[in-house]
Amino acid sequence: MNKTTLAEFLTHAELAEPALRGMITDIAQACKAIAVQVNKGALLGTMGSLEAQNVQGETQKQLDVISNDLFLQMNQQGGHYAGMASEEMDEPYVMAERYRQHGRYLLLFDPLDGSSNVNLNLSVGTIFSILRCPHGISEPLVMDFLQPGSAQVCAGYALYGTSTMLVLTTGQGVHGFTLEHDSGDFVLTHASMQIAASSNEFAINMARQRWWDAPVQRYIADCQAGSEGPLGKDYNMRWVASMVAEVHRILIRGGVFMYPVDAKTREAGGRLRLMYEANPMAWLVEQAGGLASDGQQRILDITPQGLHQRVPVYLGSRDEIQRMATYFNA
Ligand code: AFP
Repeated sequence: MNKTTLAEFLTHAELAEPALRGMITDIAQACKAIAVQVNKGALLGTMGSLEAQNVQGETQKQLDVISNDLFLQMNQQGGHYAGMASEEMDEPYVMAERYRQHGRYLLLFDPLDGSSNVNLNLSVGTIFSILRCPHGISEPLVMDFLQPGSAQVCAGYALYGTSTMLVLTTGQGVHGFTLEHDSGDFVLTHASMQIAASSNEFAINMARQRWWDAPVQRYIADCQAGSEGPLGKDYNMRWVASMVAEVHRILIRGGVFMYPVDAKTREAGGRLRLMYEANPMAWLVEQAGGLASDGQQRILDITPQGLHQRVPVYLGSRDEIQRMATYFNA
């Protein structure tokens, strides 16, 4: 097989920002280091939870903190970033001056998405998003990070599953790389991923059904009605409780993923985080021909109000997301 490594791909790619070469290379290294920690599982005795809670009020897993520290340390050394923000930290990370003084970008990330699955040996991942740092800012504040998803210069995730993969976009389509353990290289295995416009597979946490709003109730009821119902086709369902795994499945074989706001999450605005879950995934999905909405508008057009803001998420196959919009506008 004629293989293209990530390094070769980046060398030949037309990148809007030349610095992306170094930034993506550092992210790949950090994800490889996290993969080692995750793959070793119970051997390292790091499968448990800590007493501590993160800003989301979630009990932190040991691997949440280990992954967070690895991602911070391994990405700051390149000197590309003026600031970083993570699901595991209340405030933006204050970097040592020697690393941030020439930084022109901001890195946002969820170091270990789906971490409640990590001791179940189910797929987990790392999600990342890169923004430009506003001009002249060397000590970015929260407000400097609050840019719409349409301002991203790079977005992606690493999936620690049956194989370790890195999937990313810089605005030139979505490309997937598989880690070749022998060489340590990420090799291009999924070039120009495209999401099927039509699909009959949905992912939603059905256990929350009683709290959903009417449009979601109707759409799921119509899916469940199958070929005898108004949609005239049978639907299947999946739920991995790991957004990275759900989005990866949709990039491979289509489908929709939904995490609506509901009666239990209305005050919080939803469950999933805009800046380091919804925005990067929305850009990947759109770059692969799908759609991503909060039920009212394109996720990438949302003006962020907070670093850990939560939003409703509906993303995936174009025809289904457009259909869902008619339920919201009905
Ligand atoms: P954790 O990272 O805390 O495991 O949460 C995972 C997640 O943010 C997202 O990846 C899943 O799609 C969703 O939460 C799972 O939610 P449920 O707990 O409702 O299944």
